[in-house]
Amino acid sequence: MNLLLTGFEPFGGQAINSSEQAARALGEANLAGITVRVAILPVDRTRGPATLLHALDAALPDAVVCLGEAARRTALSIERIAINLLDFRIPDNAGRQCVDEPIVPDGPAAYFTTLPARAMRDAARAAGVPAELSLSAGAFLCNQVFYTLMHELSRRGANIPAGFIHLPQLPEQAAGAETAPPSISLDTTVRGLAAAFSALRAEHAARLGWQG
Ligand code: PCA
Repeated sequence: MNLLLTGFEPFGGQAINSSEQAARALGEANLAGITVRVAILPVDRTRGPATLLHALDAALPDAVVCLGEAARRTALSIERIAINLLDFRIPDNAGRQCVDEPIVPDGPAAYFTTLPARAMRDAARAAGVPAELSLSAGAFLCNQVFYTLMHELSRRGANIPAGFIHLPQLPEQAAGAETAPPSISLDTTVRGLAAAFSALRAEHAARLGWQG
């Protein structure tokens, strides 16, 4: 299975982004039966989605997982819904702040993930890594990229599993904060995602008729 895996550059005054670190580590890991192609997206309302679309064209993947950091999450959060809304809590890295704008004017209100979210969550938990299903990816760049991904795949009629996973911060980020947010180490994050991707591959293979 060819997996396109994206992470985000740092934002909000942070020196690193847990999603970039995790995406790069998984790009170098040996995952049985999975070839990972990594792209790092700018936290920029124009260049972020554009970089994703470019990576999609370059990879023509069998599956897509976009990763992002969410500072207060306590577990790997598999997002279920992307909504057609830009409502930024802070400006993007180019200094632009969107309030109550659609991502795609006249686009559908929302898209569901096409990842086997529950199986992926269960696989991460079975590997000893906290994981949960989440109902909102927010209204910042992560949700924008998630919505753009699902809209583009739907527009092209590409019936592949695709979706978004939010990650807590890394301990080294939490250590820099006066009031520490929850954190999960890079090793543990990578172990949980690797288990989730293995469940994704099994589901994908079964869909193609490759029953064990
Ligand atoms: N998290 C932000 C954008 C980039 C990132 O890693 C978000 O949750 O929207």
